Amino acid sequence: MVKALCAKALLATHKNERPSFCRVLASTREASSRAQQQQRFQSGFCGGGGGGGRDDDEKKKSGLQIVFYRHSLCPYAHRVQLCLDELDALQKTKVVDVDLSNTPEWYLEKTGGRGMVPTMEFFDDDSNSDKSGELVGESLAINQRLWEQFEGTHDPQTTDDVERFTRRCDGAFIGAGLRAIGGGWSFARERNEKTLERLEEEIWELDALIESNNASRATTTNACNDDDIFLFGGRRASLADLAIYPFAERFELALKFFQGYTLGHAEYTTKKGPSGDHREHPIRFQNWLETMRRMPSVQRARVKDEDALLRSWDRTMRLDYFDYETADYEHP
Ligand SMILES: N[C@@H](CCC(=O)N[C@@H](CS)C(=O)NCC(=O)O)C(=O)O
Repeated sequence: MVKALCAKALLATHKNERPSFCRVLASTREASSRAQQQQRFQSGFCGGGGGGGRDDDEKKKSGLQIVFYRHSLCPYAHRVQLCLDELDALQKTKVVDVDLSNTPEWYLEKTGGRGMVPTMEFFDDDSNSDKSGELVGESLAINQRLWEQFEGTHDPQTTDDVERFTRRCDGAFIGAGLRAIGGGWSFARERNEKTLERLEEEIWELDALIESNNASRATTTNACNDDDIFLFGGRRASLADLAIYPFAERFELALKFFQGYTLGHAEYTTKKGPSGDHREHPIRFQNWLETMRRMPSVQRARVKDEDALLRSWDRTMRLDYFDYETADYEHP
């Protein structure tokens, strides 16, 4: 079953600098009722609706504490998948793949009509409770909650700065990347120099951020295993790294495939370093990409059949085409 999700609604969303895959709603009535419910849902935690009864029963039997609703091609769900894996929480999580090409009724009910992934359902320790769990939508909110739950603390690197940065990135790096691959979540085969230049500017910003947060590290050559480089320094990926990488991975693949452009190789811009030195390429950003690619959680979350994904992209020319030729329910 295949279906492209989005178009008009996507473009509208994109203009508001909040990239998101949004289904074109079937009718205005449905749209307004979904919008009201969505507002309620997005305002934070809310009790789960009905639906998903079978999942709840399974959860009770197995004593699961978390249920992760996702689609294997969704970059926002990818963020959550990485976070769960990094926190060693995947094995304690029930993963439910939601068919976004034909959103099931029970899922719409459960999410108060919102119907989007990712959603995380958190249950109390009392696994005999008949109630549904607390539902959290929005990938960034889910990841923060997961970090608190599994680390028992805020991400030490999730200072206000990291949080602000990550949210800004949705509009900046991610927005620039979406425009460079084609705009409005579609792909273009022709390069648009202006949008690539803009993306490079964002990458130089990331490069500078990495440099300032890794001041004591050697970052002039390719990072090797014991020299991992993260956006906010430290020895492990922060929530910011996990939020941005799923998009970087998609941009890299799409730009190479459709436009023969290598993400992280500045073709249209150069920068001067703090001491006035000429910088040809954002080497720190390249090292960050390398670091992320090496992470076992990133490798485990990679699409299983990249060629099939590229064939699907080539045919549909859309990044938000949730097709089940490449998304596999059993082993997504
Ligand atoms: N801002 C949301 C965006 C989530 C999102 O756009 N999810 C898409 C899939 S990648 C979706 O569920 N689309 C289905 C729909 O709109 O009905 C987040 O960060 O979690």
